[in-house]
Amino acid sequence: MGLFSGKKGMILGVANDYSIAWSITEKLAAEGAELGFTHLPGEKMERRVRKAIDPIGPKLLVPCDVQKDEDIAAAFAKAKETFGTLDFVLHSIAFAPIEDLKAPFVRASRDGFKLAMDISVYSLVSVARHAAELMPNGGSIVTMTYYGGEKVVPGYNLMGVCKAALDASVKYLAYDLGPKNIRVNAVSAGPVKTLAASAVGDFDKLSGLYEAIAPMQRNVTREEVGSSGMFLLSDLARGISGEILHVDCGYHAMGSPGHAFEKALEQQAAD
Ligand code: 0WD
Repeated sequence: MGLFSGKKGMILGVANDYSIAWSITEKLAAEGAELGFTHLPGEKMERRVRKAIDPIGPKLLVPCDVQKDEDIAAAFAKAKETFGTLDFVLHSIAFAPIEDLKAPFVRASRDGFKLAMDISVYSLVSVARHAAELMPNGGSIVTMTYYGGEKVVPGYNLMGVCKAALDASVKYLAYDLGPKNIRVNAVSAGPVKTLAASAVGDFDKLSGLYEAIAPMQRNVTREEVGSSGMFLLSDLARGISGEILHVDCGYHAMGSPGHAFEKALEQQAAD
């Protein structure tokens, strides 16, 4: 018996087998979950996602552009047909136009801001609303966030502001859906090399920052992020809601460069 035996869930945001959604999927599948997936509309996207998820025998794969409420409604209607009810939903989606993502936040365009907020934040609200209708016995909804929404992480720019709004959305959704025994949480992951991460900037530099500053003196692994996502979706986390769970080797706890600063001082003394 796995932790997820008899449990059914939808996963939004597998782009390929580097995606964080895939790392969480692997853990859910190993614990016996029955899973449905969405893909961005288009044959190429469908093929890409199908290739990633094929090994775990998905029960459902449906197109869904989260900018369209009708796509979200259709995806959850299919989920209802396939599963009847749902126990959990993973939302692992973000997007900002590359020119707005790369620019200093002060130069973010109005259209880029609206689009990034729509796909990266409002989508969670709409997904949660539709998912809740299929969760008569309660459930768990998890999204993916990043520390750049709490403090300034240079280079994260517009996406940092989106993540701040996403974090607040998690808390308000947790409040609204709590009476139905539906929990809403976020995993705040350290940097993981994925398609989306390559758009944000120099991955090795960001990962190096974690090795230098995080209490554990390393960056997180995709496997660790997968386990934590699975945990929040599971009954093990049944008392947790409105939480932003940092899975970042302790980086978020630091108020100074810590070990990196001590090393710099030692180096200075040795010179
Ligand atoms: O270091 C990282 N990779 C971190 C990622 C650290 C902390 C948080 N995150 C977050 C991201 O901000 C995002 O919310 O994790 C989530 C998943 O990101 P990922 O796994 O890093 O990236 P990726 O594999 O690219 O998945 C994001 C997916 C899209 O992929 P592509 O590459 O095709 O844009 O979001 C989906 C799409 O599958 N997506 C959409 N889905 C439906 N409708 C849409 C849309 N309009 N736009 C993007």
